Amino acid sequence: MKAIFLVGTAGSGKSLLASNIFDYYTRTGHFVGILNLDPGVENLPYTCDIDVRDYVDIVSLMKQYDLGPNGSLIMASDLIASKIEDLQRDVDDVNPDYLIIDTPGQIELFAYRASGPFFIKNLNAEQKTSIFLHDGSLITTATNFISVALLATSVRLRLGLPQVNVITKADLIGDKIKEILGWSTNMATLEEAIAKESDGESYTLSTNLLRSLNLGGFAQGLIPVSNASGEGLANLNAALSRILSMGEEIED
Ligand SMILES: Nc1nc2c(ncn2[C@@H]2O[C@H](COP(=O)(O)OP(=O)(O)OP(=O)(O)O)[C@@H](O)[C@H]2O)c(=O)[nH]1
Ligand SMILES: [Mg+2]
Repeated sequence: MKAIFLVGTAGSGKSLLASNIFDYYTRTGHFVGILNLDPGVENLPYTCDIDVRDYVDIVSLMKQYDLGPNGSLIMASDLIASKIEDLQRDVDDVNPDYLIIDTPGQIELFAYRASGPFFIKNLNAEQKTSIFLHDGSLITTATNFISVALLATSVRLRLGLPQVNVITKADLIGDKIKEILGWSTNMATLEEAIAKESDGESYTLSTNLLRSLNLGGFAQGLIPVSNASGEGLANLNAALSRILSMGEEIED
């Protein structure tokens, strides 16, 4: 089984992309399962095979411990780690070729508290990778692009997984996508764009961050995707195959 974790800022399109990848792989003859790891979600655009909400109930936590919405979400995400055996058993029962894992909307709860990395480390799968969703509607300025790239890099550091970077909502930002792809492949173009938008401390901070990010190979192979039209899914599949089949070659 190969596990694909979807991570990204709140509302970036993780759940919808999970559903699209499910359809794409199913159409191409693979057996796919989806694990919902978001204890707080109410509606999902797919039918999940494995659901953390079967084991962690936000409403009961709120009542039992007299917590507000944020407190109960923090507690719920910490509890995910303690439910790994139940979730692993459910995964083993389904036993898909590909397991898509839809992570909580609050990325900081999943990536920066202990339970997310613990879950990733302990889930039993022959290959694991992550997809980081750069919300297309958030990265239309150079400064925001760098801020989200910094978050993606920081999450990569925390999760310790190979990372495929996608831009979602490509259908909403028109020609801006070309400019963003230009920024991601040419440092000088991005520095020029930063210089136009900012000066003083903001310019110095952005360009210094950019140089460090560049050393880590940030935003390489950024793939534009539209969850609305399906654009980019074939490219995403190719990038995933490159990462996920590499292990097979090593194992054979
Ligand atoms: N036009 C367009 N809308 C999108 C795209 N991806 C997601 N959306 C919309 O963005 C909103 C959030 O999408 P979700 O798939 O729920 O995003 P999410 O990252 O799972 O959200 P949380 O789990 O709440 O953090 C929904 O209204 C989607 O219809 C896209 O590629 N194009
Ligand atoms: Mg979601």
